[in-house]
Amino acid sequence: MTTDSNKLQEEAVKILQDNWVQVDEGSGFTKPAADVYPYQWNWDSGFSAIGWRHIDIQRAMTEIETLFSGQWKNGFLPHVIFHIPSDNYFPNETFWQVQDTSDQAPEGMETSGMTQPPIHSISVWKVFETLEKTDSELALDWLELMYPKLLSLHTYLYRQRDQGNTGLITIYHPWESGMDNSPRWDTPLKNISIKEKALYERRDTGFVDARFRPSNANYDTYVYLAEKMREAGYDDEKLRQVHPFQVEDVFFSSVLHLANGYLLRIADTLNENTEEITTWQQRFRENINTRCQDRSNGLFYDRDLLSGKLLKENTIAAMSPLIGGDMNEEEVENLFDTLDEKLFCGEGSCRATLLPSTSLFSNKFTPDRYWRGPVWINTNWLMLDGLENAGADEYASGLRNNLINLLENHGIWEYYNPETLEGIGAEHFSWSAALAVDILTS
Ligand code: 9WN
Repeated sequence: MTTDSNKLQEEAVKILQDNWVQVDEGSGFTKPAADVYPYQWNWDSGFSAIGWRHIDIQRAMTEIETLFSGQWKNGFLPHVIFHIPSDNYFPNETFWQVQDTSDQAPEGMETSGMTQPPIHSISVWKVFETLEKTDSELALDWLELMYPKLLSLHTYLYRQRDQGNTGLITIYHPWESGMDNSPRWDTPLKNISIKEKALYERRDTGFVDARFRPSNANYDTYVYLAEKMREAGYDDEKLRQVHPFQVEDVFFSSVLHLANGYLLRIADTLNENTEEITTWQQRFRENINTRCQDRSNGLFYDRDLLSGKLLKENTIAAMSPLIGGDMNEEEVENLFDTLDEKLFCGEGSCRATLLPSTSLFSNKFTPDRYWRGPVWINTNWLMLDGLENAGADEYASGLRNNLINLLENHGIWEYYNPETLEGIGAEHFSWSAALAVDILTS
């Protein structure tokens, strides 16, 4: 490692240690950032575990186990688990009221009532691989402990959220996508008329400059939609009939497809039956192109299930199949060529730079506002993983170097302005730290 890499590694480890919250003797988690995000978030924890495995394998295992202690009886994995009280964030457990609202909520646990991209089979497999090097028996025991929980999560998503049996997953709220205020949601959100505006106080803007966060108008709709989910008892059948936001999410579905590949490896290792997992993979492969791809430019889009229309916004999600991990090198090449044609980052520049959350050529592009332009480490890391799985080594190594350069030269932040590369949002952000450790160590 170079001196810069050593410095980055040290800083990243310190951030993870500082953000660790010990709940009780056997449980704990990494909060995403010190003040603004005090609880355990779903996909954040999956990423944190991927970093922890290189530093303290026990913590990596505890992180995932603690997250799954909030899993619902039907397999649903909430986007936030409230292990400890805090006044720093809205909405918290008093808003969600899951214990009074759903008979599927886990006994005695306070959680939210929506989910996030299901990256956890990836995390579990990677933690297993690291643990196996020092204690293969314990590693197998742990895989056995986690497998039914992961299977139950994937089964829930295909049973309850795959409305058309296409392998494409429906989300009921922009927060479920993990990319809250992305232009991807502008059109469906515009069609929602808020009947009665809730009285609430934002807490996030007390810690992060309001310029970088979603607007107040966006927030009103987020809160309204979350209230609607609560009113429907977080019940998928009911939501399907009445909910005003229902979108087939191409990125979420591709993450699940990537995760299926890892779940398959886990099942194989444990000599479990893999038939169902391969059926899910097949379903996705059969439908991703016909249902999501825009033939005119080769990009992939979400579909608004209420209008039936594709949501043609050029964001990082438009390249989601790259993270699915089963495109061959020629298909990867084609997608990158399409991007080069001034659709995304500008001619030629996609190979040399990192992918911003929204295309620099979109009229929605805003370099410093949350998911409307900034570069995020986790989405680029997922691309990297997908490209490596596809054997697209040239692209993968370019992306890997660019990630390391960004982190070494601009610090560990929640996101980065793609024009200036300045770090913005929350400082000392956990998943950026964890994935820095992973990239430096793997
Ligand atoms: C809402 C915690 C989370 C991430 C999301 C990111 C942001 C929350 C918020 O922070 O969302 O869940 O308050 O904006 O968009 O991806 O998991 O880091």
